[in-house]
Amino acid sequence: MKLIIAIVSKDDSGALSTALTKEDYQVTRMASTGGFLRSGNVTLLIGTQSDRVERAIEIINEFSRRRSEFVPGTTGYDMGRFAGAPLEVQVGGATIFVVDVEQFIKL
Ligand code: 2BA
Repeated sequence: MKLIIAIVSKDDSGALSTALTKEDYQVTRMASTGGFLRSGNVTLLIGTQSDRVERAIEIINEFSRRRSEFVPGTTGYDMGRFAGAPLEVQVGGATIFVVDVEQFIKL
């Protein structure tokens, strides 16, 4: 048995959990915070049989692929902020650890 630990963006985590659950993976979602950006992300714990790890990673990739999005830019101004040119930002992506499970116990 393996434990997949996947750190994903908060925005992707809902659809990703739903997709994993639909394919009969058991998932625990934990709110987490990246040490560098100090912004919220979500850590998923997925315990599964070794032969199902590859499919889980495919689903994670499908729902949290790193991609570019445009967000409205802002321009500073003494009295407030104006909408500026849209900014391209990178969103999504996943950091995945797959570890061996020595024991799996449910009481
Ligand atoms: P990523 O490398 O895609 O990492 C996204 C989040 O995944 C990280 O959030 C952290 O929560 C987790 N993570 C990544 N690698 C990990 C590891 N080896 N062990 C445990 N958790 C891990 P943040 O720490 O907030 O980092 C956000 C993004 O900032 C990173 O994206 C990376 O592009 C950049 N970054 C992180 N540390 C950096 C550093 N020391 N110098 C420059 N850029 C850094």
